[in-house]
Amino acid sequence: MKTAYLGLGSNVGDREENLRAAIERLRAVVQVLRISPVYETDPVEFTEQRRFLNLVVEAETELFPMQLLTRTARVERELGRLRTVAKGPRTIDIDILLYGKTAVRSGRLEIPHPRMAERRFVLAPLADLAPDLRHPVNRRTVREMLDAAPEQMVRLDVLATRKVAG
Ligand code: PH2
Ligand code: MG
Ligand code: MG
Repeated sequence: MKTAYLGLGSNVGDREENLRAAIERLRAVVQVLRISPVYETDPVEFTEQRRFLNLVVEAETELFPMQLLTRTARVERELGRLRTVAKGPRTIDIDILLYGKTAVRSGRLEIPHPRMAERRFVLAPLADLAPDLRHPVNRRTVREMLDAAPEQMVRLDVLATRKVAG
């Protein structure tokens, strides 16, 4: 059994509903332990798009990383995600951030997520769940990475948190 952290994001349609529906489906894939608060975040990398709602799910699973990826990709498809613009608008994005202390590198999958250390939209909700968790490759804690991450607007969204988790 491994503890995995999944990063979820939505910036198309009813964002709270997309997150809620994704978590509901993830419960059939993994054992969901905890859900972070929801953050509203400025888009990074491809910035000409709507703000995101982001959160992190802590889960336990017996699935191997590639199996987990196949199942999370299926949830993305079921919720109507279309891949048009790279890093562009998405109904739902589910990224595997961490999988135990394991590092994975293949064509389709890299764990820890290769850009998580620079992304406040990942690190802020992750720090709410596991501030002292150590990145297995760079050896820094989540809080250390958050403190050093580049500027990005991330704002706790109490209303969205209530809609998604409540
Ligand atoms: N996801 C991206 C690219 N940019 N920006 C924010 N704020 N939140 C995201 O989830 C996000 C992003 C690629 O997956
Ligand atoms: Mg992503
Ligand atoms: Mg993704």
